[in-house]
Amino acid sequence: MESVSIISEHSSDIAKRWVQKSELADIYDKVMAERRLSRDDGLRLFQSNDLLALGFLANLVRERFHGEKTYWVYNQHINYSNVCVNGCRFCAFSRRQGEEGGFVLTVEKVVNKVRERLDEPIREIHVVGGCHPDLPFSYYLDLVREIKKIRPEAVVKAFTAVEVAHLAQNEGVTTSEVLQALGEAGVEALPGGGAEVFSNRVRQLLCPEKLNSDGWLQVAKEAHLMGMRSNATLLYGHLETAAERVDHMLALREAQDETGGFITFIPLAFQTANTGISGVEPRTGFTDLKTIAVSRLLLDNFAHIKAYWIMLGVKMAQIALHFGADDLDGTVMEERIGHMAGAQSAEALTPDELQGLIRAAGRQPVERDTFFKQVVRSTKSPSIPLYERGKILK
Ligand code: V47
Ligand code: SF4
Repeated sequence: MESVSIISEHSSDIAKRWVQKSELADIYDKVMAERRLSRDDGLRLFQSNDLLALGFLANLVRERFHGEKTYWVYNQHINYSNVCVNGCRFCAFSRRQGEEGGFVLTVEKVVNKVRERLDEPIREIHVVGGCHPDLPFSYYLDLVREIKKIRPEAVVKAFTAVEVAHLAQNEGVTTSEVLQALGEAGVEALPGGGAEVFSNRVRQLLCPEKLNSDGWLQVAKEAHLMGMRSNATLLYGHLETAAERVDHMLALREAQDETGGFITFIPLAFQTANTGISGVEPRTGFTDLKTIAVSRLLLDNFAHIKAYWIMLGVKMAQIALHFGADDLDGTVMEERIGHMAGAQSAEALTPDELQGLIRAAGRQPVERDTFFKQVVRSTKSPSIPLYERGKILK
């Protein structure tokens, strides 16, 4: 064991000297001094092809925050409907109302999906769908209340800012009123979807019907101000430029300075198949790792960066754990958004598989809930987490 640590110390010295001599040396000095990186730094990081230097820098910050700890969550994804009025060109999941392949699950069907897995110690239920033209607001409230009734120990993380704004518009009420009602029904956090990339240029090309970037940020901030936490995403690897990725991250950093309510940042790797832009140049491994690493470096006020294995593929997600990411997301169970767009990953991973991937990357797996509180299970009764008995490790 001793020789391993001597070797890794030695190799980290070599890496440090390498970075100090590289084109990123001044950024290394800033990272070491814990100084905030600028827009120009972000652009230079994306321009650099010194991937190992970039990874070294991002890893410094990742380990400063979390050491070897790498998080995963026992979760279940449920898509209640794919019927959507927005028709985003990058989306293979949605259908217009009446179009073949469109679906809406009844509340009972959703509840059955939850009930089928009651013997598993699930900590988070992630619920999202399209912007349905006329599902009544009572459907959403019933959905959450019924899930919470049969699975009270799980956090319901449901409805993106885009869905919240759509519901407000349909009901003729404010987004705050929608958030309030959802919160009372049992929603504790919002997933980070719908942010796409904040560039008006790209949104005009890909999702002109969708809630705009100011609207998305506004709903997230409103949720935070009423005590609800949320995630933030960036959809990358399509028509956006590196500068638009940087600007997206900086807008999130500014919002986080205001509210502190974002839990985690999730770069979503674009899956091309069956979309309206399936001809775009496919993402490369460099784009994936650079986007993870730059986000870790620019988003100094975000505690967590997620390597979402569904979109990245498990191998790239595992490597990302050394390029700034500290979280793999979770078991997921059933995934449609990425898979309808051709994602080649599995639709579910077991806790053993997730922990095995993390250990094989030389990291320490930590089971978490939505808010990154550690879940500790009793070895005698693995299905009853100590978390439920109030023993939460900070
Ligand atoms: O908003 C749509 C994106 C998002 C494609 O908060 C696509 O913990 C890739 O936000 N290729 C939904 N991405 C997924 C999402 C998410 C996933 C996991 C965890 C969390 C969280 C949030 O998926 C959409 C959109 O940005 N998306 N089409 C596509 N072809
Ligand atoms: Fe609708 Fe969301 Fe798909 Fe856009 S990404 S079409 S809002 S389901």
